[in-house]
Amino acid sequence: MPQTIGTAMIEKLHANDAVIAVDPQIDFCPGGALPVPEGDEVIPVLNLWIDRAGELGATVVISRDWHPQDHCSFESQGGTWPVHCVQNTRGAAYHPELHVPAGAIHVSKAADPARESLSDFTGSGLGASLRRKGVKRIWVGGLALDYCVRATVLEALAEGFEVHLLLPATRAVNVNAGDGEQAIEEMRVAGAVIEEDAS
Ligand code: VGL
Ligand code: ZN
Repeated sequence: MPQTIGTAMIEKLHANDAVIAVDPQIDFCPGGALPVPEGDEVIPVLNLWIDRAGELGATVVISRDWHPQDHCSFESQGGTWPVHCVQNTRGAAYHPELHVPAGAIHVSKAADPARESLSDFTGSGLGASLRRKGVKRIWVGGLALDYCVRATVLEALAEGFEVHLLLPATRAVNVNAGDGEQAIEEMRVAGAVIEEDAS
């Protein structure tokens, strides 16, 4: 019997697709202000997809949580999170090993002190930008699975995109045990394709 060689998932990436790296920032990685367990492990997987997108001329989107010092989501302001991703601080920077292509679309979120904003699509014009480029299908990874990735995937689906979640390229905060699993199920039910193998 000839050996069957599986087609790598990344070979499905098409020139008309977009790869979206949600908030791959220092503060969401171990040692950061709001560390996601194993958060840094998403970076090499995201790089694989970003590099492949570069080869194909596909769209790359990179977003960042971009808070003012007095953002409403901070405990100091009555919110639930430690101070994190404050504009122009080191913790708000992209992970130093992330590949950031020259042509990437950058989305900065939650800069309004009075409003929380988790989805890359809310008020950013990202949906319109992607449609203008002819993008219909997106491949999403990043941090955190149970917050900004979840919100981004659900809004992308609501906007009519075909959405693939790259599981090896995301990690959950899991403030409550099972949050990550619950988020995955929610995204699956909403129509996202959950990709267990992202290489
Ligand atoms: C995020 C919590 C607070 C995220 C942002 O990027 O998932 N999570 N702010
Ligand atoms: Zn935040």
